[in-house]
Amino acid sequence: MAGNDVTSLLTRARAADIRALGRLITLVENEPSIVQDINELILPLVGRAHVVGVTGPPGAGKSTTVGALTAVLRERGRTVAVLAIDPSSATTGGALLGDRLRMHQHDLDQGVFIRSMASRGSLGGLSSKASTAVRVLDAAGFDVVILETVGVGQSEVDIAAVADTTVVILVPGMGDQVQADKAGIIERGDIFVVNKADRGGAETTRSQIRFAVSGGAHATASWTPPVELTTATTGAGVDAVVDAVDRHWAQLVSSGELDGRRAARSRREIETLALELLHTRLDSLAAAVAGGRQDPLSAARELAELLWRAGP
Ligand SMILES: Nc1nc2c(ncn2[C@@H]2O[C@H](COP(=O)(O)OP(=O)(O)O)[C@@H](O)[C@H]2O)c(=O)[nH]1
Ligand SMILES: [Mg+2]
Repeated sequence: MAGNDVTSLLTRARAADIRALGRLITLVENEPSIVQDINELILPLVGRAHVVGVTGPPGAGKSTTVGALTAVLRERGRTVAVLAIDPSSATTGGALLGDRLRMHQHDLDQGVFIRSMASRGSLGGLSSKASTAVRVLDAAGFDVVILETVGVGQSEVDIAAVADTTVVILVPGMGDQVQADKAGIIERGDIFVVNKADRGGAETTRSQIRFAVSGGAHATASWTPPVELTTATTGAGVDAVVDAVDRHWAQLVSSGELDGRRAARSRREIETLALELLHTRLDSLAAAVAGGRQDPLSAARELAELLWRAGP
């Protein structure tokens, strides 16, 4: 596909053409050769959206909550794009999410875009595909981009590498697990949600999370991660989650931490890409040495020279 076509898809996507946007995301998913073109093209358009990551264990109610959050955000006049990374299959999870959101009649709403990306069979590069897709949704002009991934800790997509605000969804009874595995769960969340509060034990779990959060990395002088109780199936408590998401954004902007976080993310991304490039070169040098076409010292010099020339 030529660059012109991508440009025209992007122009149409920015004019709320949902089908054009869908095609762009499909290209990101299936055509690695033009991902770089897309990334370059959207560069001036990226950075406006509030990217919200929603993560938590399977079955915690992430998709249901995302549907309910979307409804509240729309009521408040915000446009919303959802990218759900489905760990299990291409069909069921996506369809489920679609069904949930359809309950809120979002399918007739131009201010909402929902897409799932299957992780099965596309392990390699899923993380970079997801982050490019999030950038495309940002460039398309959505106010809020929600990225749903399964977690915590077992995720193939590092949500903190993409999201400005991370919402961790847990359920009653998980308090002990949270306290035992602080690094895995507490360190990741800016906002915690105990969903399925219609079941017993939600208040106890909230107290346990609050206790664990007080020493977590995201608890700073200006931000203590709140712990909200929700029943996503009825929408109870979801308004408070949206309030917390908005407060967190305001705090990120006013404290300058938004720029800091985004710079830190870019730094990690560049580092990963640079190491990939280096390893590719190293692989071909290793093959040359093993094949007797080059001696190890000259190969080492070549690699060192590459780094030297690229140096500051
Ligand atoms: N009782 C109860 N069930 C819920 C609640 N939220 C979600 N569920 C149910 O939990 C199941 C898993 O929800 P889903 O949103 O698919 O979870 P995900 O795997 O985290 O995306 C579904 O059957 C939901 O209807 C809730 O607040 N209360
Ligand atoms: Mg889900």
